[in-house]
Amino acid sequence: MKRILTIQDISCVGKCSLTVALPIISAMGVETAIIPTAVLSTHTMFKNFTCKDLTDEILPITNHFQQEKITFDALYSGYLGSIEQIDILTKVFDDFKTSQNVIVVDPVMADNGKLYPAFDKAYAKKMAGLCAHADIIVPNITEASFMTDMEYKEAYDEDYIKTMLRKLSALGAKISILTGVSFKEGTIGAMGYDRINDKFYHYANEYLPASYHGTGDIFASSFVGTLMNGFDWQKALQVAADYTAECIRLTMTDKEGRWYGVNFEEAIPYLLKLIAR
Ligand code: PXL
Repeated sequence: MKRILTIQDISCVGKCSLTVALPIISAMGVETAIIPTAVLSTHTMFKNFTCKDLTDEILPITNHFQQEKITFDALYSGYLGSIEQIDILTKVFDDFKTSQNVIVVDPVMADNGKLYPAFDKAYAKKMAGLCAHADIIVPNITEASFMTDMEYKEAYDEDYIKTMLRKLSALGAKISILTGVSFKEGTIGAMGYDRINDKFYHYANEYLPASYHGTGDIFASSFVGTLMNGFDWQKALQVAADYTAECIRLTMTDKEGRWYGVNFEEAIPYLLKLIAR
């Protein structure tokens, strides 16, 4: 069985970060080790939340893993709490990188043209540095605009996205994937770029007129799970896009739907069908 390590916060209620990554990747038949970087009562889109920072725990935990000679087929980072945590993750990635494994960074920090409340431009620059240590990065367009110093646009063409992907690749990762990309009204998807083979890949679904929190985490988690099931990055992008769309679809029609996150749980059987051999 493949084993991955995912490093991000636990928001106790909120359906994001570890409470999404752990169930999704485990359900895909992959052992999912975690390092919680902070414990929050809820994610930061709630009005008030508690937060206990766990920065001091990260290196003691990874040192223990090293003593036990525990290795990982993938390392996947998401929402982090501070510049100091990004520095620590750079070291963790270097310590656990092998010629066989894959490092996936989701530079969670912004959406809809704006940084999340906890972050500033210095944080975005630092996150661009962490992306240099990744094999694959999966930002949304807002996050990419902060890391590449490109203007954030809501209306754009294929040239804008391709330029952004080339600039993202210049940060260092082999594969860069932009989420939330739409070239045609009524559609939405993702576009990836393989720097080594100079190849673009675009995949889109029907646009669903709703926007929910945590969809980026759902995309990244199902992407990592699909890679760990032996599929290539294009197939993983496609599965992640289809699963994310299905979660949104279910949430829109769910009379008991909760505003703070999507119904990813009841779409897990659908996800498993997408990766069935
Ligand atoms: O879904 C990303 C995310 C993860 N964790 C926390 C967040 C957010 C987005 O706002 O606040 C704590």
